[in-house]
Amino acid sequence: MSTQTYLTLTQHILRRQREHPDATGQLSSLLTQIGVAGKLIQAQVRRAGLVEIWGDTGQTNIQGETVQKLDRIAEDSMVEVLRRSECVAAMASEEENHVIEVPADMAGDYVVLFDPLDGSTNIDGNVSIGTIFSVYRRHDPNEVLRKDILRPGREQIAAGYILYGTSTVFTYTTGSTVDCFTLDPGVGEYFLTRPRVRMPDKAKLLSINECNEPYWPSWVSPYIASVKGQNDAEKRRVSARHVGSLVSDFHRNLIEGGTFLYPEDNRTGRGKLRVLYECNPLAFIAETAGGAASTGKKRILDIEPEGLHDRTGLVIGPSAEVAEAERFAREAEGR
Ligand code: P6P
Repeated sequence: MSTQTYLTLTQHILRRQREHPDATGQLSSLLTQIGVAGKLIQAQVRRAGLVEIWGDTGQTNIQGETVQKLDRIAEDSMVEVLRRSECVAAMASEEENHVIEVPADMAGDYVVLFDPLDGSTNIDGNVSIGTIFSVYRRHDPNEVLRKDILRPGREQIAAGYILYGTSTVFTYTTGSTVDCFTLDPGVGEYFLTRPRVRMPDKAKLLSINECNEPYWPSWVSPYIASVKGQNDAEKRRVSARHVGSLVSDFHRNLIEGGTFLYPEDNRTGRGKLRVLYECNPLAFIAETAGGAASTGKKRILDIEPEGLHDRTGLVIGPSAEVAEAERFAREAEGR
């Protein structure tokens, strides 16, 4: 089938815009520009190893993580494209320890929070990685406020990711549907390949780093054992799939039906995954697709962030599976 029969990302975004008579077109332009950033980043990701962009920069980021060369390329691409879009007033990146404000004469109505290259520790091993983004409307047209950035994920206007996998897939939601587009590199356009994605009700896949078991809260091992207990001599009903790249694990689970867990560490009570740049956008997508996302105790989208780099435990997948994990967590707390 020729790509001409598929809706393009821009056509899809504009159709969505026509559903909102009061829309100014800025969000449409912003989402389209994020798609452009994805094209720029994927062009470099696809060349890793051919040109000297493997490895790290020798720098560490605010998270104390080694900055990979592609991290820096992805960060610079997102910042410059968003800055020039004239749709953004401020942005925050997982890689930065401060908010990036756009000069007033170029500022738009939106705030974008992003992880420029999630899973970047996997780059040298050629494992899928991706850019994750979250879009909010600013509160005040004349200044960027703290509450523009530090706000619960339920206020998101849009969220999505660009997955640099076997193909480059742009997935986004504005709250009504979740739609996936595949980049045709020969044409330079994203085409709608999975419209109105729904998360399967049953999780046939389980994604978790089992080597962290000594650090799991007490409810996690019993929950994992109950999931594995679905398999018996007659049939295997659940299988492990975990690549250690959240955006890749999430996308596969969204399409095939799976539950991803990264529980908080029982030694510190802190999670690893970032609320603003990873958990909120994926939680918005999961819920829009009929799934759920929780810390194990509360809805991810209801977290009131206190800092740019707040972290949390995460359980994300089919609603029934997330509810079951929460039941185990409550029982472990004796209530
Ligand atoms: P661990 C990648 O660094 C990341 O932030 C997520 O993409 C991924 O799910 C997680 O960390 C993997 O962490 O501790 O299992 O290596």
